[in-house]
Amino acid sequence: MKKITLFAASLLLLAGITRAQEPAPYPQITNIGARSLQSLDGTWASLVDLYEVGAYDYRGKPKPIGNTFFMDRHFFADETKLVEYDFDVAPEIKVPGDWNTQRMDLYRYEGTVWYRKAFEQPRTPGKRYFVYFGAANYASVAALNGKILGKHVGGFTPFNYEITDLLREGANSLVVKVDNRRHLQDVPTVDYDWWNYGGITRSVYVVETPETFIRDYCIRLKKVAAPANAKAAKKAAAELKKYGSAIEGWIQLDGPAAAGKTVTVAIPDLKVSKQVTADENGLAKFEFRAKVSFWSPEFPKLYGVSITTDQEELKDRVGFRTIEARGNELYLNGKKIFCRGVSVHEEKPFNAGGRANSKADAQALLGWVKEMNGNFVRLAHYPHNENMIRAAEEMGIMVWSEVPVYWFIDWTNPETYANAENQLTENITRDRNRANIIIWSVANETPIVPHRLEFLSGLVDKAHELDPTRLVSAAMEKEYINDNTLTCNDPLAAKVDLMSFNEYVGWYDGNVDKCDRVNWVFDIKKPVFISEFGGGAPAGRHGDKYQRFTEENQEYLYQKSIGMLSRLEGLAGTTPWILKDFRSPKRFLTGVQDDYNRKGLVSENGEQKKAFFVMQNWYAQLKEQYESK
Ligand code: GCB
Repeated sequence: MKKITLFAASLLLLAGITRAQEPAPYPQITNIGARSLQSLDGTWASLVDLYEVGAYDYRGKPKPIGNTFFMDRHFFADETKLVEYDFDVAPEIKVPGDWNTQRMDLYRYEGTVWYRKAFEQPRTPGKRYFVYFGAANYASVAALNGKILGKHVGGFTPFNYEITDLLREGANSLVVKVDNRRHLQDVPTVDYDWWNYGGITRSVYVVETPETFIRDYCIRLKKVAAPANAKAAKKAAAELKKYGSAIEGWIQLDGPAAAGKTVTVAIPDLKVSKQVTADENGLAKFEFRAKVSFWSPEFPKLYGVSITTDQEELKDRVGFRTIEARGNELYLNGKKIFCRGVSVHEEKPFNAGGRANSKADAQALLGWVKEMNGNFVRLAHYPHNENMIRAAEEMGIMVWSEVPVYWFIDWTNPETYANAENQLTENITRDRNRANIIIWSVANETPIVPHRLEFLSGLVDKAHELDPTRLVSAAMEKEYINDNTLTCNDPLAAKVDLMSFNEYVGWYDGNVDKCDRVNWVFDIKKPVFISEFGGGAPAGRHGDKYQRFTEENQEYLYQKSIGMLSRLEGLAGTTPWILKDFRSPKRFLTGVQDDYNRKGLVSENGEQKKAFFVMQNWYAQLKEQYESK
């Protein structure tokens, strides 16, 4: 994979002209909620630009910046000038939010929408300022006061630009061109089973920091190798008892005074306060021992952490836990677990969806997971908003976090690889301090074709390199050995930490009774994780248990699936597809689907279907079985 990455880097250098116009974002500022912020959420002005008039001329060439919408000119300020747009009188649009469910004329729109926010930001000497976007789908170019800040690609991860030298006294104009068109070489590519919600879908902030500030940090339980023999094990146990667990981490300072600066990491509850000095790159590493209570679904303990320099104090709440795969079993904090999960899309819980973003949305979605006796969510098929991860962490719900390498991808395109790796990196960077994330997933249902293994192996290696403390996996696919025997025979299985795959016996594969006939065998001994199974039914549509798209059929399918899965050796978790009905343009059946994938256990308006209670019962049994041990 190295080769491809190097090649990608040289391509980017060669493409210097476009890069110079549209720089990459500034390195990500993490733990955004704890910063000094001005929210730019609320009403923005919007221009729907189907033909790219705001950026290209009538020969298809990029306009000089002075002629683009980035300049935020005003026709009504001087009507002697020809200016054919004016954000001041343009329709309003809400941020955060997708445009599709805000304006029915944009329901199926794929193209460019220009966003403009006018704001004031008092400047304090000696401070730096950044504009931070939680996410914009899919590609966005931002400009402040007519100067391009940069371009970001990928619809589900945060990015930020420094604006210190561009801020004005009085009104500032922030213009963002957001384009959600799909392309073959993108991540995801042109075909996927969810709605292509466009827009600035997550919160936007102006962040104020000291001149030299804490940009990023990592704090976690140190991964310790298993003791080599009984004597070493005894010694390790004695040390653990006496001094507690080893905790390690680092702090990345950013700014002119970063090198040599003193940083203090304190966890008052543990009576820990550790001073460290940053190296010449502003990186301060630390390690200490402390007697911690581990984070787990039953006891989601989080410790208040403060990181301080002479210029700032940054606070977080952090949990500590271990996660390991041993043979075909999964262990959290040394205890065997079963992931009682469900897959979830990032859609609002009630009132027919649209992109979710708020803490209340997260709590409602995760509330159903708890009600189902769940302890796990697979956040499909892309990084969800930070509220979702943090709410899950507080509620004791473990997380599978994924990047949208979905179905087919342009496997040989180095820019596609660089894009996928960048989305993975941005995701891990944002969430590496969240104890509840136990699995990074690099792909979903990708076909076994040439070059795909090289591409995905590169991502698996990258995830392990960025984070050696978590498991890395992908949702793979099943395969038949004979009529009644199934396996997962994906070469990627040797590379990832779990034998995880999507199953669908009884829905896409035969009718429900087939679940009684089939058995599963695996060559490789890894924890088996059923990342999807299930079938569809609109809430309130009733009929015979063999009649498709009825609640009875869905219920029966869940009952039979559970019977089948319970016979499966090494089963360590399931995330049925899916918690809630979600919008997809691939679902055409009028009167039944109506633009919704109906495999939800809950409808798009929050009604629980019969199958919900089948899962609830099974998970109650598994909970009893595992938690009473
Ligand atoms: C799958 C995909 C998921 C789809 C689901 C379905 O295998 O991973 O994104 O929505 O099937 O409902 O067909």
